[in-house]
Amino acid sequence: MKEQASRRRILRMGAVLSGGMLATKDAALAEGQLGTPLGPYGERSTYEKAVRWRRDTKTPETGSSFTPLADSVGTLTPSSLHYERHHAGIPNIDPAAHRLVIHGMVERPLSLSVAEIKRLPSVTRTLVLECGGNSGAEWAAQTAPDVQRSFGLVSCSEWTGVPLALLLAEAGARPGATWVIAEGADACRMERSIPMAKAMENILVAYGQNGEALRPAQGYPLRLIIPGWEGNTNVKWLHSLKVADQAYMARDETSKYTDLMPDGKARIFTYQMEAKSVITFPSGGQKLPGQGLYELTGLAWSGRGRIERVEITTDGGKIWVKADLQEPRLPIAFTRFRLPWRFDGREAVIASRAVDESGYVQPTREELIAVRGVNSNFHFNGSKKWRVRADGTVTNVEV
Ligand SMILES: Nc1nc2c(c(=O)[nH]1)N[C@H]1C(S)=C(S)[C@@H](COP(=O)(O)O)O[C@H]1N2
Ligand SMILES: [Mo]
Repeated sequence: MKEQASRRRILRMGAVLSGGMLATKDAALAEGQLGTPLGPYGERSTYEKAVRWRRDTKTPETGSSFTPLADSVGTLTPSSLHYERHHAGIPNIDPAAHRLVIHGMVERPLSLSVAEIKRLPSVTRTLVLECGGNSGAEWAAQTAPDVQRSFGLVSCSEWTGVPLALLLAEAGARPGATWVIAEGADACRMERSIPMAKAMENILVAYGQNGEALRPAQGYPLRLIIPGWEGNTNVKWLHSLKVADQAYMARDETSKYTDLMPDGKARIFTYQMEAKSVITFPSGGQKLPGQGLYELTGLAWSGRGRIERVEITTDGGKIWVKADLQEPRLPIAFTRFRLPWRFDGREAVIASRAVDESGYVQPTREELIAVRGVNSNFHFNGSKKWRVRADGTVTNVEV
């Protein structure tokens, strides 16, 4: 019986395919014909349509554009689809004219050209960058219908640059220097205070992304890459590092990027990004064409290190099953998870939860809200539920 049923399915698929071949006769003819000439810089296929989404606003210079996570495969984000978040537009900086100044409480103030930075010993790391405000609307259940708009302020690139510790050693921090104040060269002069201990640990002054120069939107020609810390601290278009003995209480670490607790107190300097995961297929807005075998898949990451385990539920959270993790699991990078799943036509509520190497377990939305309330816009990392309806349509349970 079973065999017959699957044979019928194969026959039906065959019929669909041959029908398709007849309908695309012209396209089939184009195969094997002389193609277009070589180009100097690559483009994807004109048939590929995934793009970053952004809200239409009256101030297009400021805002965010979201990575199309549902269309992503593997573990890297192409630079052209890396999410963007600008507070005052994308400056057009000539690297030949740009300088990075290291000053304040240092023995030897430095003014370095981009070429002088690029000649120094460098490091390459694959790292997630996530906006502290990613999936912030989930707090209030005013979330978007799909994974791109609700979780797309996160991307994973390979970054190349010079360790900040090396530059600080060249400048020679004076005794008592405990903070580094980073400033961008864009119109808002984005400014963030970074504790010296973190500055000496693993921060990069990056000039490379995915094998080439940073994109202008990603901070060309120089930006900070701070592993595991909220996107906002990763100052783009970096032009000044001031060594100091106190934090500066800059605009973007006081008025914003603080977490308002239920008791009305705000937590500030909440730099650390915690473990998070989300199912990208099936996810909101998609439709399963019918019953049968699917690969349930998604992305997990943690600002604290490697992903240890990802579990998936298809019954709204009663039973959790271990997903397969794509190796190598790099610390603070996207880890792709997968689980074969048979959709039997009954409504299913699916979700994932990640556990990182520190033992931290991604909370449910309810657990998170019990501790943090719903006043905050930042650092939402709750487990995300999607509803797969009997007809195969997928929706956000919170919408
Ligand atoms: N100079 C400067 N740096 C900046 C910003 C900015 O507007 N100006 N935005 C910050 C925020 S809020 C985030 S989330 C990340 C976004 O980096 P991306 O656009 O490369 O994804 O950059 C941060 N660095
Ligand atoms: Mo951000």
